[in-house]
Amino acid sequence: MRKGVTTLICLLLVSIMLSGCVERLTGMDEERESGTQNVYRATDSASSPSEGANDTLFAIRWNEAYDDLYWGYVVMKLEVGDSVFDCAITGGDCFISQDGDDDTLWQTNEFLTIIENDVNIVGESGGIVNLHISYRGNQIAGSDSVYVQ
Ligand SMILES: [Ca+2]
Ligand SMILES: [Ca+2]
Repeated sequence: MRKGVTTLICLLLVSIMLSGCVERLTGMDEERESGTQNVYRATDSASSPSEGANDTLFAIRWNEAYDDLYWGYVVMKLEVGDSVFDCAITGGDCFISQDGDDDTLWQTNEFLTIIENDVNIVGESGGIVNLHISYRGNQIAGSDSVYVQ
């Protein structure tokens, strides 16, 4: 009889633990949904890069845009060779220049320009810049890389 009770308690504990897991999994799903369906496209800018540290590198616009994104949840990193650079609207290694009317949002109709911020990211010989852009921890679909020349 006591064994039966112990088994019952064990089963209860296991099911409580499992439901915790399921909740956690559901939470992850919600997080994924709180990403964005937007798709961006990066294109080389008209100007040529130099050995200087304030070049305009490339532009980003939306191919498909359904929502404005809060910059606070956007992470943009550039990868050149083994080096990784952080871009920010307030200026990190690279500065994200916006042409929209609301600086807190990456707006659906917005045209962005990525500019070196006192860091020489691409030299005069040009090169491939790999892009990693995420929103609320989820990768945003779009160009994997852009050739800056
Ligand atoms: Ca904006
Ligand atoms: Ca440069």
